[in-house]
Amino acid sequence: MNVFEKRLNSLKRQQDAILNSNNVPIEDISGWFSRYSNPVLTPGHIPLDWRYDLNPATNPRLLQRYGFNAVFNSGAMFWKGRYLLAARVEGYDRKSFFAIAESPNGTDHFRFWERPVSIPEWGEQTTNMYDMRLVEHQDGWIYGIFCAERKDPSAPAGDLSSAIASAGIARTRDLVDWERLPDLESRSQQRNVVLHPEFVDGKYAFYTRPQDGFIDAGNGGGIGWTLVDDITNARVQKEIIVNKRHYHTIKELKNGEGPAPLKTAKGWLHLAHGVRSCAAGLRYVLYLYVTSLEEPWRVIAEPAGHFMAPQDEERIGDVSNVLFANGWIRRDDGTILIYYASSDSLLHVASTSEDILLDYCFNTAPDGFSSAASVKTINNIITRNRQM
Ligand code: M1P
Repeated sequence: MNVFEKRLNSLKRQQDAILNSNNVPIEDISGWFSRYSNPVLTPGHIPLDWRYDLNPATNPRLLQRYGFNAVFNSGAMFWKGRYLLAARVEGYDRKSFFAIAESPNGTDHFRFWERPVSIPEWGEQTTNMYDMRLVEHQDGWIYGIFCAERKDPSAPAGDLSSAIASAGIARTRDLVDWERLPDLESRSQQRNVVLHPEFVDGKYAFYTRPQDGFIDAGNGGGIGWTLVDDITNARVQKEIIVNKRHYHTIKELKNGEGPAPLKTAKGWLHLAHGVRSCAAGLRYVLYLYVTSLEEPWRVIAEPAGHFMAPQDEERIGDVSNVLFANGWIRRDDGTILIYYASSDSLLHVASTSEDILLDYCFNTAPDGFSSAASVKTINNIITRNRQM
């Protein structure tokens, strides 16, 4: 066997082991969810023919021709009986793009479709695109809303880091052919923009995240809400803050909507990320809140603190101490699969249910914004237990 054949056999064996591994749920001590034992998507899931020239005549050493660094923040949907993820795939060249992966059960055996997604350009070329939120809208289209990043044209000479984030909008009927619409026009930079799945007062509704700079939310007060008449020419006119940032909370620095909210009998169920600053840098955790069915911009329940935080190996990666989620799927039986990424590197799944999440949201105390209030919450629990 020559070098090429040996390496090919070994690469295939390694990949088969990854693709065919089974995932097992492990219940969290909170009872709120179960994490699955293995990540659902990793660079090891990327098809070999995306990475290697498989022709022994032109690549006798079977060297890698394009390297993949991370597979993470993924949009998700259950579509035509299939669990689909629109993953953020990042190459060694730092560029992100989207690729659809499919699984028969939503928790393991994910396989990428033949080719990554080609999103057409709009306006000035998008340098980097990432974090797609997939939404099946009431209008019949499947939308992918994502961050479109370009170099800041007003950056002083020599500043090669300043960038502008805006919300890219693309739509499709089959997740293969995409139509790019104009980016969401906004006075501020925007990231983590999400399309609400239903019309509100006959208009498209977006969750926004106004931010002063590319990284800093600055005066952007939190997760916003805006109504748009025409999605083919979407503009933020009036923007209100739905879910505010607050001093000394898990979201004091930044927050952002996760996937599109799920409609339940008790309200719209939202998954979001909150960011705080500490000596170790930024810490990203996941939290939940519920808004009114009639007024999706009005919060009616929000437990204090995080729902999920990075733990063990999840804490380490390209951007450590980060959990981020932009995709979830609800099955007909009420099971909810949360696709969350660890430290901008790997994609995982956790399972829970609509009943558990609503119980959690409505029966966990909200943040009292002080140590004394937290002690009061604990004492209330103790008192109720003593009265049993
Ligand atoms: O690196 C952590 C996350 O940072 C950004 O999120 P936010 O805009 O809320 O800070 C995004 O770039 C996200 O992709 C990334 O996971």
